[in-house]
Amino acid sequence: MNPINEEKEIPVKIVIVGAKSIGKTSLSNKFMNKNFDKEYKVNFINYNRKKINCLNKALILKIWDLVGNLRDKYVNEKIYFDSNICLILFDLTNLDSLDDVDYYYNEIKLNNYENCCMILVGNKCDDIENRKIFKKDIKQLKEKYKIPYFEISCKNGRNIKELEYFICRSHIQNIRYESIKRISLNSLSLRHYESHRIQKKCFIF
Ligand SMILES: Nc1nc2c(ncn2[C@@H]2O[C@H](COP(=O)(O)OP(=O)(O)OP(=O)(O)O)[C@@H](O)[C@H]2O)c(=O)[nH]1
Ligand SMILES: [Mg+2]
Repeated sequence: MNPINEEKEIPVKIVIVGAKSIGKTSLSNKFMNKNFDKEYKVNFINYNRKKINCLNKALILKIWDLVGNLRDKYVNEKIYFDSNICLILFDLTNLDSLDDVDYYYNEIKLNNYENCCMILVGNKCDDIENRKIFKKDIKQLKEKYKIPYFEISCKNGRNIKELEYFICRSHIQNIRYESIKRISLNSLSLRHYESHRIQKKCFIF
């Protein structure tokens, strides 16, 4: 029998925000297990849906991402206001992408802070040669925003499953930032992703 029961599905609205060309659509596609596309294609708005079973609960992930640099308050507010999870993405090879982290953090806080869990995500960690944002910068970001941090690569898949699991688990347990920061890393068992191991250095609380 299919463990995912339509009637009991828990919806999780996930919004991926951040600067232009940093990998928002690539991340959404990665969650959908689509192949990584190295070509850059502009699309204004992207939406994916995915059913997933986690901690014996059936979830339906509704994943939105908007083109970067969209500073349209009307559109942004419509997208954020009922979101459960906001992934604030930046590009580890692009220092300027940090400016947008600040913008989106404040926007989301203003529009939906009480209701959504924000997660900071550094993408393109595969590109070591061009990396511009290092451990000390990440430490400052952690001190500034006080939200969980993941380092990922949409190209080689690093930490994508771990991020997905964290999202599902956070939602199921209805964890807000105040409690997220108290999660012990050891308690994050990847029951549903046994083939993947959590790489502890990628979590900064
Ligand atoms: N090396 C590397 N390149 C990546 C990674 N993720 C995305 N890219 C590349 O970065 C470019 C932009 O990716 P997109 O996913 O379209 O970025 P986006 O943030 O959705 O861009 P906009 O919607 O225009 O704001 C593409 O050429 C991708 O192939 C990654 O993890 N590593
Ligand atoms: Mg895009």
